[in-house]
Amino acid sequence: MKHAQLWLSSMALVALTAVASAQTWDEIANGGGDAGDLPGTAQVVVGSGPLTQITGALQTGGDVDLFAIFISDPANFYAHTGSSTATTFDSKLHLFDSAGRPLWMNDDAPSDVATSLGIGSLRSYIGGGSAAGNYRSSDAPGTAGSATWGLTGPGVYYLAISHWSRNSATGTSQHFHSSSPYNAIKSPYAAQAVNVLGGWVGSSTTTGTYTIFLNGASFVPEPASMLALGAGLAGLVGLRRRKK
Ligand SMILES: [Ca+2]
Ligand SMILES: [Ca+2]
Repeated sequence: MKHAQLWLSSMALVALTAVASAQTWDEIANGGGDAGDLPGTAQVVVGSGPLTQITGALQTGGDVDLFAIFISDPANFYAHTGSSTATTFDSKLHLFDSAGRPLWMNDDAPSDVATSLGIGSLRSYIGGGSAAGNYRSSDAPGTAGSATWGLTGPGVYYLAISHWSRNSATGTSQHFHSSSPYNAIKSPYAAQAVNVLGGWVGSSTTTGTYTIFLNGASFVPEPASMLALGAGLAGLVGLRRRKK
């Protein structure tokens, strides 16, 4: 009996140590396969402790990978796709709230954060820390500072990576202005801000591998992941009902 207890507690320690030291999530190794592109099929990056990298691939043309992450430090949060080696294709990042509503999108990182963080040409950045003029509303993309960076608080958010030609939408309406200036960090069209992610528009044949570098983010703790999974399951039930 005592031996069994000792064995169990050392197993628990090994498990805890593994969780504590792992700061990276891989779409295949940890997620078990291709991450879906909608909240109901997103990979929930579940665990504990800081999350510093997500790695994965666009396995097929048009692939979009959506991850539920926990933003623990909104004031210092950022996500970027690194050098042209870290991410092999011209990327785009989208950030959504826990209900799947659009918050921020960037195609190509502004030059100031690209220089300070070593982000490659045409790679993407979402976060504070760029010049105020680089944050723009999709309704006024030509006006410097037409949006103000911010997140509502710590919690679960959805982060999507795609090829630049793929854009989040509800029905056929894109959430964000996807044309020039490509290096602005954009808030959604006001009319789209309450619309939950329902699909992706624009086509691509590009495949490749990526690394998303994160700051101010954590693994999604178990209770929150159960809620996120619950939302996904509710979505599946909804789909089933609609099919009948
Ligand atoms: Ca994928
Ligand atoms: Ca890009």
